[in-house]
Amino acid sequence: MKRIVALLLLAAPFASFAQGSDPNLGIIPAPVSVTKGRGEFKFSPETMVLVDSPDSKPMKFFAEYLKKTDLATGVTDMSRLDKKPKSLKNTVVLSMNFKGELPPEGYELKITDDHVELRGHGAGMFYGMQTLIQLIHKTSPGSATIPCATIKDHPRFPYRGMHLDVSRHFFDVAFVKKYIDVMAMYKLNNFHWHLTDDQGWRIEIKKYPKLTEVGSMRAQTKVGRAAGPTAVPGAYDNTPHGGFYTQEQIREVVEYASSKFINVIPEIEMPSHSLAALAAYPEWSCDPTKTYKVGETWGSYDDVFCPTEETFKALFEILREVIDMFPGKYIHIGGDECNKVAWKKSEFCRQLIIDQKLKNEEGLQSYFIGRIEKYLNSQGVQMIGWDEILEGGLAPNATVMSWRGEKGGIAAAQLSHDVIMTPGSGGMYFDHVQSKSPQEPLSIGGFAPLEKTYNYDPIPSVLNDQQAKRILGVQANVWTEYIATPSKVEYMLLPRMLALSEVGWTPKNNKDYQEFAQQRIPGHLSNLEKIGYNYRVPVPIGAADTMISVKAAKYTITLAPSVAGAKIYYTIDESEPSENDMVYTTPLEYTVPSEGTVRFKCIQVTPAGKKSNVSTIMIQN
Ligand code: TNX
Repeated sequence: MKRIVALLLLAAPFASFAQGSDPNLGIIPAPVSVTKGRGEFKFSPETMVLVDSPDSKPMKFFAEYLKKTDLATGVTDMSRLDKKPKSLKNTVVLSMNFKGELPPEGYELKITDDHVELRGHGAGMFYGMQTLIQLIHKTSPGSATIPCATIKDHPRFPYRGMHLDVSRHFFDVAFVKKYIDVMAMYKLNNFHWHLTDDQGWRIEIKKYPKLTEVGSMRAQTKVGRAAGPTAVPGAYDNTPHGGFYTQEQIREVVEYASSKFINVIPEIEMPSHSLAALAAYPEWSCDPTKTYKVGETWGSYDDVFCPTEETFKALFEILREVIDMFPGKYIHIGGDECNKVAWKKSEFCRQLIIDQKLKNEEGLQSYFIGRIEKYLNSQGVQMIGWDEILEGGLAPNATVMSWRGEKGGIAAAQLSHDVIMTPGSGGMYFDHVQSKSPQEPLSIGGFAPLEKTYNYDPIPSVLNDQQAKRILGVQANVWTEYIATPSKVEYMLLPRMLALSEVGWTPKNNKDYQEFAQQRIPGHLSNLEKIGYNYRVPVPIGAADTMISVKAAKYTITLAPSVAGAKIYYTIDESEPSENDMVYTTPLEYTVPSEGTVRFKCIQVTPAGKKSNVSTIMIQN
């Protein structure tokens, strides 16, 4: 109850959550330091944008950005000016060649009413540009303002990742690029591309064409929930689903991501989650006499790669082609959820355990991953695996992605291994539902509301300083069993990815959920809507995801839109609110007779017509 009152008091009236009142000027992720100045810089078609490295990735990006605006006509190469400008008045200076050090990926941005100056190297310059773009407020055609301020900024963690599962449902190159675009806007720098799984193999391998000819298509998909009270036993959709990326398309995505300072990490799952590969090449299984088909249901399967020399040879050849497509230093090999049923049944595996002096099948998993790591390292690549790769002994140089809580990450850091935190329990599973409202779309289970994601801290308190340095950063995952369309991916991604962005970038002490949700989020959601992203419309500020209940004889309801420009509609007659109902504009006071109840129900409708779930405030006396 106390919390609810506090929330209502915090809910600011309309005007004051303009970005001006936010100490971070509305910037997401909140920077390391923001010193507000007085006044603003006026950006007009006469403004000159001066750059010192026009051929660099950031400058090309900014030139492209300007083309889409009616502001400055383009960028000007400073070295080509006949003489140095006497004054910098009405210029935006973007410089990468300067003396002095900045922290990795850091930048400094100084905005006065006279001119704007941004300094940073490589990624730092690019991130400074993202901040600058967020600060440009369009006022009228051909003009915009930027609030005066000095910003010094750099990330808390070097690894800030988003994952996308394209196996359970396939998403085309155009959508993958759109996903990369929004990651870059929020200073994320690693795209973990989950390319293979039981239900589909999505990357062309020249040496093994059947991987995509056979493995990229499933005949049908089991509909509805696989388990639980709403399971639909035995129902299938009778519709083939599939698709894959050619090597050329993969290279195109990698290059596109790199132009936005995003490294792409491919994941090729082994030894488990490999049914699609076995459907194409049953000889890599422990029982080649069986027929395998690409997975048609969710969950994990017993059939996995068999650790024979033939399988290793094929996997090395596959990985070699993968390495050629992905210039980054990491390859993810999965390693999760191998239940070892097929290995236990296999005569070959039993003998291998004896020959290799392994303890059991866990030892075999460790042997498997160890050989793969040795190969990858010999090719100059670092291996990442899910935390199951700790079982039976961790491969010597592996980086661990901790998903089953933080346990695996903690153990790996204590063993001096690098770690990426992505615990489902920490709100990092964006396939989990965002609220308890019955109006949420079908999802896999698990609960990850925005606040939970926002408040996650990737450094577990049990680690000492030395071990904490092993936490490279954080990632959130979008598994797509129950996400079949791009618009649903965006619904699950946004706004939680904005919370992730502050988890990975913002110094812990600068984080503040109320400030984030009430002062920063509204402007960002309306912008994302304008540029064509779907997102989950939160309930209004001051309302709760499902219901707030209060006991009072007199009570004032104070709300504010959580998407800039949205309207709040309400009813008090117990009907479901719609655009035909009353519009909330000012705090509403209700008196409730003894034994009486007021049921205030509201929805929020955004400028583009997207709706929030219904939220109820029940006042009982
Ligand atoms: C577990 S996270 C899996 C995935 C599922 C996911 C669903 C991980 C390494 N394995 O195969 O898609 O849960 O939340």
